[in-house]
Amino acid sequence: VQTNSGEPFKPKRVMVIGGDGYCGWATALHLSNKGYDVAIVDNLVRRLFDHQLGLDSLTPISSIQDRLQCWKSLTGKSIELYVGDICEFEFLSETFRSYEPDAVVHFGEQRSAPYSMIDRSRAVYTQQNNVVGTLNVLFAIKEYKEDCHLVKLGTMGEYGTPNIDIEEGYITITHNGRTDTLPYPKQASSFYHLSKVHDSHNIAFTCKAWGIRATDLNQGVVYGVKTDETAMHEELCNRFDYDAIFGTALNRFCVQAAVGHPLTVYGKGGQTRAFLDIRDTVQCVELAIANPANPGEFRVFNQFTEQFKVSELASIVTKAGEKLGLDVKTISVPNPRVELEEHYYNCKNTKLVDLGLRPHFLSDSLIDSLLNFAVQYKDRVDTKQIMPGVSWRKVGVKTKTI
Ligand code: NAD
Ligand code: USQ
Repeated sequence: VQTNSGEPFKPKRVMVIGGDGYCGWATALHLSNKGYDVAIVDNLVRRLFDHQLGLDSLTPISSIQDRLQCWKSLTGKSIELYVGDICEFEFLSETFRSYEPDAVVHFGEQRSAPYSMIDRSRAVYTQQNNVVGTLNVLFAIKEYKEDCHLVKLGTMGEYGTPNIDIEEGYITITHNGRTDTLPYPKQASSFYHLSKVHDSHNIAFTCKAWGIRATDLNQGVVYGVKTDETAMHEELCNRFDYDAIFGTALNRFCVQAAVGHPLTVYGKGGQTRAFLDIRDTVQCVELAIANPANPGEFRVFNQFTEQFKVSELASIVTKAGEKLGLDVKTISVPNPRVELEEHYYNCKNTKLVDLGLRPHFLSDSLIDSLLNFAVQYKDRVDTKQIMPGVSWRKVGVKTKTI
């Protein structure tokens, strides 16, 4: 891979947008540990959502400043911090001019599907924040650092659940005797997931029009908490969401088992999704950065390691809970979402493996350690936050406080 001027492209300086969040924090530390210069850009809005909605991470999390101070004193490595909103172009331009990144990893979006379905104002916020933020990043790259590689977090949910195999970004179709390779059809099922589809279209267009180099990482549902770096000190501990708005399936089930709450399988539980361990999130992003897309290339990787039905995850957690002496029950909760509860699902995920991904598959030992982790913090759990309260069908225009 070469720069636009023909030099070999060796990324060194990485800007991690959303670096105070769940995936971003783990990734920022991992890249710093691997020798990259890292800057975190974050407006800390995720911490504000918790205050506004009365939620909290299972784990106590330190302020971003304390986190970075702790990292520096443990490893001697500095991570720069820019606190601000990427939707404000003036702020983003300043950070670009000051930091001059070779790669931008963009995690900085409102990422909860239920949050985007609370009411009109949260739907609009989600799409504005995500689509405008990404557009600003694209303009900043064009204006200030055209060789910079955009590594953008997308989602497997962009594809929905079609009755055919899901390819990595593109599908070759023969229609009326002519053949073309086209973007894989998108059928997202929340205003959040749709924001990622809109982002993908904007990125693809700017790769063509301006020669931007970009990788869209269509990530599955992430589980787990510890990575080599966040486990180094309690002040580096990552957030762990278990509530019905930000908590994701397997992480929620582990916390539910730990506090004796029945596992909340929505509807029939036959919904199949793609999953990965957070230790693989950091590995995949590192691989994408180390092997950049070419100028003008819009590369799409499906970033997950395994597929599970929600009901399978519930049985895995039930079995693991029994070993620890927990009495784990499952209930079927009327599905608050509009989604198929039984369907075909088969997604390709070879591109990251070809680049060298060595997956951490979901194992008994990981489930045991996640369950033990949840038990360790169980006194912090607010069980009122477990049952879902946001309905896809009842989303309205009035601002809900929840
Ligand atoms: P998170 O909410 O924990 O972190 C997102 C971070 O971005 C937060 O720290 C937030 O303050 C920041 N942010 C949001 N809007 C911003 C803005 N306008 N300017 C600056 N900072 C902003 O989310 P996460 O779980 O770490 O997810 C990170 C990314 O990965 C998201 O784009 C998400 O869609 C994607 N993803 C997450 C999962 C998952 O299971 N967690 C799965 C697939 C894809
Ligand atoms: N589900 C349950 N019970 C629960 C929680 C979820 O049955 O208690 C079901 C949901 O109905 C859904 C599936 O589990 O069918 C996944 O839900 P989730 O909340 O774990 O994940 P999702 O809303 O899809 O969103 C998460 C992240 C998002 C990311 C996405 C990847 O919050 O940022 O984009 O995973 S993916 O699902 O591949 O699109």
